[in-house]
Amino acid sequence: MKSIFKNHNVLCLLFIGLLFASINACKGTEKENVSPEKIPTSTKIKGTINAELTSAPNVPEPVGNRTAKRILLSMEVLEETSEMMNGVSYTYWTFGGDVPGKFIRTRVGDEVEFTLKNHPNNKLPHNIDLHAVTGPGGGATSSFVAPGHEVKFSFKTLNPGLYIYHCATAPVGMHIANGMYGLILVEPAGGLPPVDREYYIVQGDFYTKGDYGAKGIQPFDMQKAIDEDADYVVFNGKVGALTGDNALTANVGETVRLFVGNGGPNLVSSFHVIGEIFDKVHVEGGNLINEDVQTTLIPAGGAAIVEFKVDVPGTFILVDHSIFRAFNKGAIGMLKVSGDENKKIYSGKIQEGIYQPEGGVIQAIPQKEQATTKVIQKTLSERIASGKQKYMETCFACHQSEGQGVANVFPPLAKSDFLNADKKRAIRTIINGLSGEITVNGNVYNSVMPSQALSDEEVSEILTYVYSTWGNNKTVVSPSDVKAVRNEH
Ligand code: HEC
Ligand SMILES: [Cu+2]
Repeated sequence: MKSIFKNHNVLCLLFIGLLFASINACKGTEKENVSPEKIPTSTKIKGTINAELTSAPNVPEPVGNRTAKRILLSMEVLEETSEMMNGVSYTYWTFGGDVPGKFIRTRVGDEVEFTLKNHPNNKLPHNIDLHAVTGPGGGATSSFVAPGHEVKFSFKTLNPGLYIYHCATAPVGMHIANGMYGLILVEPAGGLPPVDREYYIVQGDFYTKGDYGAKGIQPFDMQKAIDEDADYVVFNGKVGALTGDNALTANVGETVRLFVGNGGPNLVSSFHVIGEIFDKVHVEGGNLINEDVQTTLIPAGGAAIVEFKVDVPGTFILVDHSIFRAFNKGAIGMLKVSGDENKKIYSGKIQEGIYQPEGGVIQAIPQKEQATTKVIQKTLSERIASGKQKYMETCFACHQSEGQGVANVFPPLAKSDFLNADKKRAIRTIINGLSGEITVNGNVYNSVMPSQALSDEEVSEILTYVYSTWGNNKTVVSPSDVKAVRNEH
């Protein structure tokens, strides 16, 4: 029953419960009163425009001289499986279909009316915390949205700079680890100085059951994420997003500006372009400009704007200079510069891919046996194994890996008297969602579980798995059991 989400108070309560800790951590201190020069009179709103949103590595048109405006912006959350590297796929949670999410370009004083849509095929609720927002949760407290719903909130851009945005729905780390981040730029009045090329790059670390390169669809690994033991460290969501045919390009003599963010969730980036020196770095994405920088530190949940002129042709390699991440975990990009050589600046041989012999992107790939999916009748243990995998993709985010739940927020499925008492009710809970007060093992929960968009077979396998483990009563649920419950009304 989707109607449960109409009750805004329930949602807010749920939300506050979920995010209490993380939100406070994100926006620790109150901002000082904004100094008058940060919001000059020229920021009086004149007119309304639709936001131009772009996918990485592209960025929207510069704001230039335009006045502050009302900006209508709509972003859609999509949970989608796509390639992490050749032969390896991953279920990403995204703002707009890609990792990173769409680039948002504003100027100081704009009023952004933000609509966040959660696609009905998605399995989880999401929200957005934009670090450019002055307000509770950076917008997260107003944007929690269940699948098949949309929410609207608005904010005024007070501080120029380059900011990360990310999902802040519990478990926050997992939403970020699955790719829910992007950049929002707030240009100063009059815009940033013009350059010839601008690109959009966000680094992120990923945690998968199989090691780097292990084939097949790789589920998220919570324990590795907690241990900060990344399998992949990549630019723009996957290995090779900025290499080969996907390389960034420029011509000799041009100025290049890179908007670089770090979604994390865990690792700090030592961003470096091999063979270039950054003429200017907007340190941490703010107004402080450093010059002549070799490597700039980009914290998780932070950003930097780097600018340089390309003087000689060649392939310049973008790396996280924590260098094993570059050559062994994917953190490599390329900027291909064409044009005439300038022997005075660089006399030696300039070769493409000069660093590749030391270990190209693909190194010894661990060979792992992959379970092949049977099309024919599965045995009970195969159904349980498949249910476990789906549990880890769908239910795990809330009910946790051992079904232990989260105190006061998500009830346990392990040894759950509520679950074990009634098979039909358990099926109903998954296909219709559940809200209102329930008692599980003597503890009261009053929260909202969103309905899960799963097939009869998937529901039956997940429940059979859950019943088979953690001290539950081994009830077997068949697809026809699920079908019968669906046909109840
Ligand atoms: C977004 C978080 C979330 C997800 C995802 C989720 N649940 Fe729940 N689940 C809840 C909440 C919250 C409740 C308690 C609802 C209430 O208070 O009325 C609940 C209650 C339940 C219950 C009944 C109470 C109990 O502990 O026995 C079962 C069974 C259950 N969920 C199973 C599942 C299964 C199986 C999945 C995956 C297909 C799943 N849930 C996915 C949040 C979630
Ligand atoms: Cu999310």
